[in-house]
Amino acid sequence: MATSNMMIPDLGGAENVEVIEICVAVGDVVSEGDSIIVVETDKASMEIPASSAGVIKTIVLKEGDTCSLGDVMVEIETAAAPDEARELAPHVEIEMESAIVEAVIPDVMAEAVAVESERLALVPDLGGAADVEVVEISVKVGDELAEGDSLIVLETDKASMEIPVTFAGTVLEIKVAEGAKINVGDTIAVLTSKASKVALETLVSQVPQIKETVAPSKAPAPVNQAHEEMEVIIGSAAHAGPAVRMLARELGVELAQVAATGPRDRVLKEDIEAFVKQKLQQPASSSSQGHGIEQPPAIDFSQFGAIDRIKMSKVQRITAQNMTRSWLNVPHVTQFDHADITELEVFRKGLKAEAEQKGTKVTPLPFMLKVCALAMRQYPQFNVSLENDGEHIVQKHYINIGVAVDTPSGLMVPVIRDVDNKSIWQLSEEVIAMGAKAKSKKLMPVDMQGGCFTISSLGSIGGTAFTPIVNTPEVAILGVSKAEMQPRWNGSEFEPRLMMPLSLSYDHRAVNGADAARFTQYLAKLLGDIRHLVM
Ligand code: CAO
Repeated sequence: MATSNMMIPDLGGAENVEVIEICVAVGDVVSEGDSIIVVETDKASMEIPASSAGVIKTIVLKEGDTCSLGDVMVEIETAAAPDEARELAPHVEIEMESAIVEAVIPDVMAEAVAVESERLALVPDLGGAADVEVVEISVKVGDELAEGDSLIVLETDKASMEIPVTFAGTVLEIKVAEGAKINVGDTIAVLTSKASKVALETLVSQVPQIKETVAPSKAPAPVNQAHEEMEVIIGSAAHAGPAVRMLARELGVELAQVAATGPRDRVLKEDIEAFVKQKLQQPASSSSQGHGIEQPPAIDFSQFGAIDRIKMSKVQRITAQNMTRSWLNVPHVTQFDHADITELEVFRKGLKAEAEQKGTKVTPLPFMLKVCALAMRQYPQFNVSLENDGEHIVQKHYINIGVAVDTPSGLMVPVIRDVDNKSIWQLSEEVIAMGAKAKSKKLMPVDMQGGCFTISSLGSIGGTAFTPIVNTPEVAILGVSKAEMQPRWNGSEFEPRLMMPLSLSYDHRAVNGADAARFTQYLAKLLGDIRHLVM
């Protein structure tokens, strides 16, 4: 074996060109012509190929370095003297000229099977993390590992991760210790590789056939096949030509994510196009999956017991879409408060007879509508919508409030218009009418459009508080829970008071926390003494 420096060739006169990519890792077996690095001048990017076959021992340059003719790129170990064939065996380069194949393969392969083939298990791409601490060594020398077995455990400030071995083999030597800091490309362990051995054995068995079929200049098919089997896949270095790399950069595509269909796993222009097309075809609007977030795995629940699979109603599907879109787009905060509605309830109950006369019923909800309308006048930042350009806010001067209604077909939100201009009687009638329409599926699309704010009242059911989801493009929603008697300190003693829990969720891009606290305090003030409603 001989170690030599592989240098930067003549770059057409260009000097101090930037290294934009290192295509190999230490331990990689490269053939003559394989890309070692990619450099970029102000005119083009170009791959610098290996001038000979061998095993990468050291990488001298790194991304961001500048280099010129004669600079050392890598140190490479190459096969040299025939008596060093034993050493060459583990790293034998299959895709070599046929003459070499004929001359070397029989002996080398025989040796390769006799001496076990060694492979290095390297640290893969750690998502950009550097100097990551080894917190556990999961193997010991002599362990027989299957592909995917954990070698070591690393810990970053965000997570701990197991690093699996990418091929089966027996651990010969462990190159890292607990507490060590490691980086992509570092050697974790040296293993004997069963896969390589099998491949080599296969290859040896094919030697006579290879000898017969070898063409004057190219290695035959069985050789390539064996090469595939024994290829050491290290890291995620993708192989691609400069034009393809440039296209990938322009489109923001990470080459490592693209399925390569070119010869020797090279990424082609068509592969990039197919990748982009596939990404574009992914249902961006799709409702319940969002923003590239991976969906939970599909599970066959029937394996655990009896199930029914029921199609969601259209309302349920649309609600799911709207909720997901809002949840993923809106930075939500929920402000909690209580309103003392003791006096309001006395007043409301006193309206019972009059309400019956009018053929209606007054619940706390019309009062909630009214106080919210007044609060939206007082704090107009709650009556806005954000434009998608991220630069404009639409301030509304009308006050329409949606009321969430639970129906057998799903949640519906009819909108009560011009709430600020309507009396409690009018609002009561409209809430009852809209609720009935919703439950009998008589709501028209126009009945559910144009809302500025939403109230979701669970007061008739129970609960102490909840975090409603903003009904975009509105910027706030008030959740109302069940009013209950609570002991309140009046300055000298505890008094039983009827307290209504308020949960105001808001879009923090449009509303700040202090205003949200003022808004709910204002609601509590109006509800606590409804004489304020006429002020
Ligand atoms: N605290 C205590 N009691 C409350 C209350 C509260 N916050 N809100 C309502 N109640 C009481 C009412 O006063 C009424 O009792 P009385 O008959 O003794 O006065 C009882 O609960 C039932 O009220 P209601 O549900 O008939 O009327 P509403 O005005 O509160 O609600 C509507 C109207 C359309 C929202 C309703 O028909 C409905 O669908 N309610 C179900 C709750 C719901 O679906 N909410 C949407 C949640 S989705 O996120």
